[in-house]
Amino acid sequence: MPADPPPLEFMTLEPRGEVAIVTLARADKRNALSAAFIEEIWRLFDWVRTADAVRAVVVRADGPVFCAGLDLVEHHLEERSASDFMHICRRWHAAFDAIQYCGKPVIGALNGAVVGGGLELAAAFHIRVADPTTFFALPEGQRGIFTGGGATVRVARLVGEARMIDMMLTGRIYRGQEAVDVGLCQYLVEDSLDKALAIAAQAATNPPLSNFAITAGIHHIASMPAHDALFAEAFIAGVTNTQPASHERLAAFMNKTAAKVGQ
Ligand code: 1HE
Repeated sequence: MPADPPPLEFMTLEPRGEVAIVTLARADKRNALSAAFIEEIWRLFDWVRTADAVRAVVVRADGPVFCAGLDLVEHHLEERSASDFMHICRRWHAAFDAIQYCGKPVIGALNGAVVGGGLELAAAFHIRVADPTTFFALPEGQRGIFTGGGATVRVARLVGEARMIDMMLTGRIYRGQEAVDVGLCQYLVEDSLDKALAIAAQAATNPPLSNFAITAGIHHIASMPAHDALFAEAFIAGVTNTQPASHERLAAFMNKTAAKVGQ
């Protein structure tokens, strides 16, 4: 039996069937990510990894802003040393890795600003759903700082290095269809929570091992040389495509009791 979820101060957790709804709940500070908030994200998603009852996760936010990134006030007041902040960045990496590699599909229901470290957080989700209020930016350049929560890897992979450099140098904002077109989000809808819940509910019906392979395997493989990637793909397919759940589903296809693609 997995342990109970960890106590939460900056987020809430609501089970909705097999989907866990995680809400960023520091709206008064626009969900700015303090060091303690980052630790809480790590603990929560480490729990999600082992919580068998959770088959998919939706992350949403209270208030008008999804996430304003690094808690700039805390950062300013703490007068951190270079070494202090380097270690803090390593905790951000651990927390967002915990999301990306938790083995369950994590869907972001975005609204308002998704900026700086908020975009780094959203880039760790497997699917991002935007609404008409959502906008994306990397204001690090204008704040005199640099990304430290994984954007050089995750955001650069989503939009490409040239776009990321432009975003950081100029503070360029992406929103609406353009944000979809450049790869910052995959869906643009009126109600991002509604859509994210529908995606999560659908994904939750896949066998857990398949979801683990899809959500973790593809990211791992992306950072491998092609030769090693193909080797890893064969291993993942070997394990996933022979699991009992796939036997049942393939038998249903053969017996014509399974839905056809597109039905
Ligand atoms: C904050 C933060 C924050 C708001 N840290 N407290 N991120 C940024 O550069 C974004 C900074 N924030 C903004 O530009 C705006 O706040 C927003 C566009 C996101 C939202 O504007 P708005 O009008 O809805 O809210 P607000 O009035 O600006 O802020 C409400 C409160 O949230 C206010 O606190 P209050 O005590 O005066 O009420 C703000 O100070 C507080 N707040 N954003 C701390 N970020 C690992 S490296 C990652 C590097 C980065 O993330 S760089 C990007 C940083």
